[in-house]
Amino acid sequence: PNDSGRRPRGALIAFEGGDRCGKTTQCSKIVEHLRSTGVDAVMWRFPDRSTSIGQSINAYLAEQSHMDDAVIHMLFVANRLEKRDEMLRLLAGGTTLVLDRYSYSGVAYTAAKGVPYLSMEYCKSLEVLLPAADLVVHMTMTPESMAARGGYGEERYEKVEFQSKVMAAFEALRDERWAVIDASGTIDDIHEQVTSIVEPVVRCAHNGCALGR
Ligand code: DGP
Ligand code: NA
Ligand code: NA
Repeated sequence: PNDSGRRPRGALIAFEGGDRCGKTTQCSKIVEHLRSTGVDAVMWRFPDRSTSIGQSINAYLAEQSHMDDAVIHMLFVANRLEKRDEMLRLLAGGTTLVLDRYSYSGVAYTAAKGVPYLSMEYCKSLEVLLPAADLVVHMTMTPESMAARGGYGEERYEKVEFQSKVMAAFEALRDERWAVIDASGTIDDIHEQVTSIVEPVVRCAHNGCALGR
């Protein structure tokens, strides 16, 4: 415990947004920056394609397999849950976790399908066993400009019409823990904005502020 009697912990920071908007680049850059200032930080990606559940998800995203919308959603949820204990252990031990997608992608992408029994509220309810992020960095870009980026269209959800629905779903999820960043700028400009948003959240966690949920 520190002077205020609160235990320092790592921050849980999720980067969210449509496909090909630059989340992975920004996650790597902020982790590198935090480490250079002495912060213990690691980057994870969801889905984690390395586990056996993750391999099923990968085949689905690559359109090598077909699955019922509810079934694939449960696999995405399970893929996050299989990392839960390690997440909580790292955070409690003071490590800041920077996530390239998390629960919010889960809710937004599945809700965007418009399947009546996979509503936003229902999808949210499946995430409650996971810690809420201290900060969600929402990188936004028009679906048309995402589509113009290299590699776009290779995976299942990379279609302009679907990405517009995902964008609307993310907008509906926003609350006071979200920061919205225009992802159409340069890598360095975006990194500067991300740094100014992330650093205070990391400090707050190190001072022991409460973890969401
Ligand atoms: P990438 O971030 O490039 O590894 O792509 C992962 C894809 O999977 C991306 O299109 C978002 C999507 N996705 C992530 N989590 C979930 C989820 O829980 N449910 C659904 N339906 N899609 C998800
Ligand atoms: Na993708
Ligand atoms: Na990515």
